[in-house]
Amino acid sequence: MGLDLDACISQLLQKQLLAESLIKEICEKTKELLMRESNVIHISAPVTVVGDIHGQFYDLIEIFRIGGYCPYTNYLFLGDYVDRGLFSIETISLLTCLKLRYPERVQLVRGNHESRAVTQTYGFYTECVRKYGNTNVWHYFTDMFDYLTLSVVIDDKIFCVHGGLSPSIHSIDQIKTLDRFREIPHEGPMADLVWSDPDQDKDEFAISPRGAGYTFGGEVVKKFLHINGMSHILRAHQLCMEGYQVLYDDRLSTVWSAPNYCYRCGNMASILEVGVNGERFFNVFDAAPENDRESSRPMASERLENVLYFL
Ligand SMILES: [Mn+2]
Repeated sequence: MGLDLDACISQLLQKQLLAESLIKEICEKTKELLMRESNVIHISAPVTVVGDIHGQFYDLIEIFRIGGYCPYTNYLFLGDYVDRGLFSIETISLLTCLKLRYPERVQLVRGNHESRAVTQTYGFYTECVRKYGNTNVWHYFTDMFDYLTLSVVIDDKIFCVHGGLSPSIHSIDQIKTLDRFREIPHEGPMADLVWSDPDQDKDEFAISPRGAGYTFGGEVVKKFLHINGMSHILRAHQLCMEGYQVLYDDRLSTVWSAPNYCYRCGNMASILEVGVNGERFFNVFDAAPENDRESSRPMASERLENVLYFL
């Protein structure tokens, strides 16, 4: 029997978990698919770009309601699918099925949470044990995470990554030569791409308060865009109360797609629609009403400080 991805997708859209054996098969097939993809995937607009989701499954469904369903809308997801929210498994299961079903229309970039180390601390590992009774599903997904791409370029003009730039990467071609098929290292260019943040108060690279990656300023962005002949950097990774943020004279933007983050931050979220002429439109939305019906456990306040650092 072949794998019936449409059946899997419709089961997941009803928020029903897939069997462990199915997850295993889906992750194996997805690894084979991702293995053939470059560290830098070139795509064309129109595409709708989605930032951090963090297991907020009801809000992911809201994104499809607002932005359109696959494959009628092309999607680029910028990482941090798991941890923090209550439904990391449902979220990553659905996104993986969609990638496998529509490989040219769905792109999944790796975030700093798509890692064994981080998911053992921030919820995904625990959720797998709680919902499946063992760690198998966590192993299948985290093994698959090692194959996710690191970046996407839209129409040779917009560079997309989860976190940001790296002091050891000057040109896009350097990204293409990285060996990405591994756990995210603690330091080096691959870590920087998933961990770094812009800092409006600086011009150059500086030590990041996150303890991984760097902060980078407007001069770094200008230089990177110039060297690579591009006009914009698009990234996720940082909570934006309005759902998005545009910096450095419109050279960089952050898209954040988890409304009312951790069911308590009170923030808006957005998805970014990139049109065929490069025009960008942030479609802003609030938390889906279904979140309230679920017994969403608020986080203990002593953990919130960590939350704000490890977005
Ligand atoms: Mn992140």
